[in-house]
Amino acid sequence: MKKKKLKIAPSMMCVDFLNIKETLDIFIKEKVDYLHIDIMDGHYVPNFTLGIDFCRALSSYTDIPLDIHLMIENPEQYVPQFAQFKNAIVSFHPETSYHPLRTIQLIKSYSAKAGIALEPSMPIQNVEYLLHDIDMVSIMTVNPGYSGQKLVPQTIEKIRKTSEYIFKNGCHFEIEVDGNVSWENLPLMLEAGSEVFVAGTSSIFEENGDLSANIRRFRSILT
Ligand code: S6P
Ligand code: MG
Repeated sequence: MKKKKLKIAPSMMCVDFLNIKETLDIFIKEKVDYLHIDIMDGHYVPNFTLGIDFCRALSSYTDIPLDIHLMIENPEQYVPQFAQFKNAIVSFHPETSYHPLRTIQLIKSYSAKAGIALEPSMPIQNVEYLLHDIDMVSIMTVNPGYSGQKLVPQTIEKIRKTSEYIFKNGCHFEIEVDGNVSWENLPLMLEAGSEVFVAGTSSIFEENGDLSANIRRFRSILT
């Protein structure tokens, strides 16, 4: 099987907002692959985080692809705003949309890539008939809504099943893992078949850590 590029996607809700420019310069220098941006609406998840203006600011500063994770109800309503950014990958949770395939098609009509995000209890089988139409499956390994949570262990098996599905069915989507991608959990997630790793407070943004050194440490585990 062709070896895929393993990618690091820092979680932008974990950055120090008072030092955002310096942080972006580090991401550019260290050549991170995606910027993972969590969008929450206080309904689908009990929290609020980042929004359209934040994406616009990032997009005006760097060409690093925006990995936009919608944790909102009625995602189709906001696709035009989020899918307009250059190099965007827009993912949504299938249970938030009456017609997930239509939402995928809408995202792609803006020339963005489309992804499906699965909260921990959502089986991969539920989206089987979407898997040939998408560019990414984002497997959440914590409940959606917050950074700094603990791994839901059964999600590792879901990564493995998804990876086997790609192998058996010749699909082309990337498998992303999102949630508690810690120094300890990263090798398990890698072994199970993840290809894109959302890096948050349990790795590169750990307290009192050096961001550049941590990104290099993260990469050295991936290679
Ligand atoms: C959670 C969100 C995630 C977090 C990420 C934080 O709702 O989708 O993207 O930002 O999991 O990482 P960590 O290492 O703090 O769990
Ligand atoms: Mg996320």
